[in-house]
Amino acid sequence: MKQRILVLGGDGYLGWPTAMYFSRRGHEVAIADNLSKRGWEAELDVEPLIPIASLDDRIAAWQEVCGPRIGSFVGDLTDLDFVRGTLEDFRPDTIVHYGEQPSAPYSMIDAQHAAFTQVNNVVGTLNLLFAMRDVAPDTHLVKLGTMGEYGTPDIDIEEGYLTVHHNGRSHRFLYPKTPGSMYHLSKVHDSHNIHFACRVWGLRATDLNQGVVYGIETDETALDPRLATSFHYDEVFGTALNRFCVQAVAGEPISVYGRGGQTRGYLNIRDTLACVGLATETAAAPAEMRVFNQFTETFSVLELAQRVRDAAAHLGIETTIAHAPNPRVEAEEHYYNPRHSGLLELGLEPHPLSEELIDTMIERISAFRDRIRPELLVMGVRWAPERPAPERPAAEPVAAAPAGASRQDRA
Ligand code: USQ
Repeated sequence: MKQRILVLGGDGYLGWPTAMYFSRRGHEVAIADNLSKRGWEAELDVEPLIPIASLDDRIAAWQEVCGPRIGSFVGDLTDLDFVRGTLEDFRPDTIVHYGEQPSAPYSMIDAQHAAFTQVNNVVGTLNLLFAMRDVAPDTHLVKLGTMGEYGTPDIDIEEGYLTVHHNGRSHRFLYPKTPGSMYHLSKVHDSHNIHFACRVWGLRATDLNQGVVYGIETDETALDPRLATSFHYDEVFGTALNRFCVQAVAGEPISVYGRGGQTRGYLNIRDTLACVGLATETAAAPAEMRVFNQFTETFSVLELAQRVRDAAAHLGIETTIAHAPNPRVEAEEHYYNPRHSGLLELGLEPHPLSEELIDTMIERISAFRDRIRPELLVMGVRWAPERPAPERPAAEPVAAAPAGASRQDRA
C-alpha cells in the first residue's frame, strides 16, 4: 500500500538513501531537515569523502533521474511550531526519524557538545511526540535508536524488553540500559519518552535499535553521482568498517582501539533500508512500542580490521593493524549475545559482509584517494581525562573483602 512518508534527517548518511528508497517504490516522500550535519562538519573542519550535492540539487537530480519529486521542509525539530506545521502540511502515514546528532565522539568533546547532543535529540523527539499526539495520533513513528543503548551487559540482550521475576511476581520492563556515551544516552532517553507516549497517549511506534552501519552505495545512490550519500572517515563521524577501508586506501594503519575485543552488531546500508522498509510496511498497533534489534552480524573490531586487511591484500594493497590507545572507556573483552530475530521474521534477507563488498568499497574509496586528509583519522576526542594512577603506600595492609563482594569490589 502506498504511503505518505516523512523522513526526518533526510539529508544525512541514512536519511537521504531512505528518502530515495521509498520514493522509487511509489510512496509519496518528504524530507524534514535543518541541514545541521553540514554545520557540524564546518565546525570541526571535516567533510565527507565523496562530495555531496546540496539538498535542493539532490532533490532536483532525483526528479531528473527517477521522476517523482521528494518534498522538503527545512527547519529544526527543537522548534515545536515547525514540527507541528510540517505534520499538518504533509499529513504523513509514517514518520521515519533519523533527525538527531548521530556521533558518540561528538557528544564526548566537552560539556557543551554533550548538552547540545542531549537537548537536540531529546527535545526534538519530545516535540515530535507532542505534535503527533495533537495533530497526527494515528501516524506510525519509526524511530532510529541504537544497539549502543544496551551497552555490553554480562547477560543475553533481548529485543527491547526484559521480563523480571521478583519476589514471586513478574513484570515486563524496557530492557535495562548501560550505554557508553552521552550520544547513546540521548537515545535511551528517547526510548523511554516514546514508550511513555505509546502507553499514555496511545501512539504507535517502532524503535529500531540499529548497530553500526557500513557501506557507501545503495541501488539508488548508484544511479547518478549527484545522488551520493555522506560517507565519513574522520574520527568523529566515521564509523569502524568505513574508517578501516579508508585507512587501507590511504596507507595508514588500521586503528583498532585497545585490545580490539569490542564486539558490536553491524549491517550493510542496504539492509538498513530494507529494515526501515519492513518496519514501515508493518505498523505497530495503537499504544504499542515495538522494538527490533537492527543488525545482521556481530564482529569484534579486531575481526573487522583483519577482514579489511585481508581483502585489501587481495587487491594488492598491503596494510597493517595498529592497536591504538583507546580514546573511549569501554570493555575491550566482553560477553555479547543480542537477539535479533524480529526483522528476520518480517522477511529481512541480510547482505552479510563479504570480501567482494569490502573490495567494492575500497575501489570506490580509491577514486577519491586525493581527498583523504589523514589528520582527520585521529582528532583527539577522549571519553575521560587522563589521570595518574592513585598512589598507594606499598606497606599498607589490604583489608579482606566482605563476603559477597564482586570481583570489581575486591580489586
Ligand atoms: N573503533 C575502533 N577503531 C576506530 C573506530 C572505532 O576500534 O577507528 C571501535 C570503538 O571503540 C567501538 C566500535 O569500534 O568499540 C564501534 O565504534 P564506531 O565509531 O564504529 O560506532 P559508535 O561510536 O558506536 O556509533 C556508531 C554510529 C551511531 C550508532 C552506533 C550503533 O555513529 O550513530 O548509533 O554506531 S552501535 O555501535 O551499535 O551503538
